[in-house]
Amino acid sequence: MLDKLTQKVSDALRFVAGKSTITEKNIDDAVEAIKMALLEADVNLRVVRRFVNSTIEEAKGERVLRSVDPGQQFVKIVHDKLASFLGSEGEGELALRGPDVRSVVLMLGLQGSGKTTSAAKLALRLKKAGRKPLLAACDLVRPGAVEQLVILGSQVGVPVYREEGASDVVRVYRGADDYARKNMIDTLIIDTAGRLQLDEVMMAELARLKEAAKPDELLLVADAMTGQAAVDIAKAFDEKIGLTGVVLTKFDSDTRGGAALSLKTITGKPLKFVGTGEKPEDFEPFHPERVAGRILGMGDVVSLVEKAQQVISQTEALELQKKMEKESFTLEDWLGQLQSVKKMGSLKSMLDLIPGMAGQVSEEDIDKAELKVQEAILSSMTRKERANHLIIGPSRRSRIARGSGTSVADVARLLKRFEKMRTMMKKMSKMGKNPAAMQATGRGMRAPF
Ligand SMILES: Nc1nc2c(ncn2[C@@H]2O[C@H](COP(=O)(O)OP(=O)(O)O)[C@@H](O)[C@H]2O)c(=O)[nH]1
Ligand SMILES: [Mg+2]
Repeated sequence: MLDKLTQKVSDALRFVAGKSTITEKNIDDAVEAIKMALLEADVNLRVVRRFVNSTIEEAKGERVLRSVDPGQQFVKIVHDKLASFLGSEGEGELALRGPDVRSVVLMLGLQGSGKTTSAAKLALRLKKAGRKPLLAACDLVRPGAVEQLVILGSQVGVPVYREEGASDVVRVYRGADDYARKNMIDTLIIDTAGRLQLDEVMMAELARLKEAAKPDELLLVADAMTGQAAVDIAKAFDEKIGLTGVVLTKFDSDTRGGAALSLKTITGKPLKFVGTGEKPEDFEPFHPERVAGRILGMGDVVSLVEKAQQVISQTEALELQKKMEKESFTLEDWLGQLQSVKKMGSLKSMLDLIPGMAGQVSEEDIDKAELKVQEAILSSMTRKERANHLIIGPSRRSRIARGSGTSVADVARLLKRFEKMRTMMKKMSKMGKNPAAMQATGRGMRAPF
């Protein structure tokens, strides 16, 4: 996936990565090579121009040329720019309502883009998150479309609403809505008919469905392999129907990757999910940072980014220590830490940066699966909750548990642990100033993570 783009961008970065001094000319050369790579990957020209200009502007700023390690700093800028062009973290989440009010998701897109498959994948995902979805078969055009959805529905264990011999999508929607009401369904996912090209009849039908169903999410399903065409399609659907987000399918294929980079910038619509294969599980929430990482390549280039991040993390670690002392460490800080750990690939290296923690934790002390659970729970909280854990009462706890696919007990455990962690951090940061006390009690202490 994204192989060619990755190769070209890594090659371009080799001009500057690892150099201890770089000049404006080096930057120009690297950026020119990245520009060619993006154009070849079928990224929209306007997007390429914007990307190039903002990267050059930032890279030529004092921060890079005068920094200790300008090569790494430059790679980091390219990485962060790629990520910001791909979207911002968190905007890919679905805007579904609480389970007591039914949510409606409308899947739309051209024929063959992957609507039906993605509808089932999404249903499976929501089911795993504790919701109760229903699939509605509103593709009444493509022969066999209803059957296909029924089969996929049974594969993922989600009911499918269909009407034999139906010819009006709004009627089928109303039937599905009625069924949903009677069966405690909290999310209705509507599969619709596409066409080979943009088509007036299709748009009119979707407009009627939208009018009737008032969807919370209107997800365009677009085929990553179509490159820039996906952007034009998204624009057209957005103008005619209005979109809330995009599902980019066939991201597993050897795509040129251009669609991912252009979609957000041109349409302003966030990428919410990517399809990464034909199986129901091959479906991931879209993470700009992760995809930026993939584009940059997994090898040595990424390790350079990580090193640059490490330099930045040292400053963060100092701030963290101040927070520990003042007991103003919040759940938000914790989440931030987990995320930087992920970026750096190692919790130990992060902990080693914190005075008093260095050498206290070995890699085996860290339970990776547990970190994932913690991140899921923390991400399901609102910013306000993370800023002040004291407001998280029973009803918030059960919402967070549902959102993160965990249990109320898991959430409670995390909160308890957090309180312990704060107390311990305060103690440790005091001890950090008194090495003898640290020696006496530090060894054998479990990391708060
Ligand atoms: N490799 C791969 N194939 C996919 C993906 N999503 C859908 N497909 C395949 O694309 C074809 C068309 O999908 P379908 O859901 O029927 O498209 P629809 O016409 O928009 O409903 C099917 O063969 C799917 O298995 C994906 O993310 N990766
Ligand atoms: Mg279909």
